[in-house]
Amino acid sequence: MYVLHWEYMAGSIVAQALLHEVEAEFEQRHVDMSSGDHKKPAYLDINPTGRVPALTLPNGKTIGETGAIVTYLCETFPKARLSPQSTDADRPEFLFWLNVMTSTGYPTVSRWNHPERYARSDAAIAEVEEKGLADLNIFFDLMEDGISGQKTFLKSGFSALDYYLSMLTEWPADRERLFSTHPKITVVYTSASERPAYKKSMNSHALPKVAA
Ligand SMILES: N[C@@H](CCC(=O)N[C@@H](CS)C(=O)NCC(=O)O)C(=O)O
Repeated sequence: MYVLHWEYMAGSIVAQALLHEVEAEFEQRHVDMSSGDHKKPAYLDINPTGRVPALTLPNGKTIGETGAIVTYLCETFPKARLSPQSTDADRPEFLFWLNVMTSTGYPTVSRWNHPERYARSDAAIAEVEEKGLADLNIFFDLMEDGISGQKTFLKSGFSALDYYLSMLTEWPADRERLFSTHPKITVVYTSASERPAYKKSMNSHALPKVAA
C-alpha cells in the first residue's frame, strides 16, 4: 500500500491522478500546511525538504519531489504507459518537458504565489510577484509551443506530462485568460481533465486551502 502525503491544491494533484490512473492501492495522509505540519519533525522525518507531496512506497521508503514521484510511477507501472519507454523515440522529449515543468513551471508558480519567500521589503515583494506573473506567462507560452500532439502533450499520445501540465494550469489566478490565449494547452487540459483518474484527484482537492 502506498501512502500519499498531500495538501489541498498542492503538487499532490499529479501524484494522485497517476496513482488513480495505475489503480494503485493508496492511502492519502493530509499534511496541514496552514498549521505548519510540513515543517514539523514528524513530516521532516518522512520528507526532509518539508515539501508536499511525498509518496511512501510499500517497502516503507519515501520519495519527495513531483518529478521523482512521476518518474517512479512511470517506471513501476510500465503497462499503464504513463511515459514513453526508454527505447521509444520520444523518450528524450518526455524527459526534457517533465524536467522543464518541474524545474521551471512549478517554482515560477511558487515565486508568483509566495513572493514573500523571495524578498524582504514590501516593494521588493511586489516586484517579485509582478515578475513571477510575467515569467509564468512566458512559461505557458513555452508549453504552448512545446505541445506536439493533437490532444496530448506528446504526439505519441497520453502521458504523465498531460497531468503535470494540467496541474500547473489549476494554479494561476486568471485561468480564463490562460486558456483563451493558449489554445493547445486548453485542448490538452480539457482532454486530461476528462479522464476519470484526474477527476478523482481533483475531487479530493475541492476545498482549496493551499496553493503552490
Ligand atoms: N520541487 C517540489 C516543489 C513542491 C512544493 O513547493 N510544494 C509546496 C506545496 S504546493 C510546498 O511544499 N511548499 C512549502 C515550502 O516550500 O516550504 C516538487 O516538485 O515536489
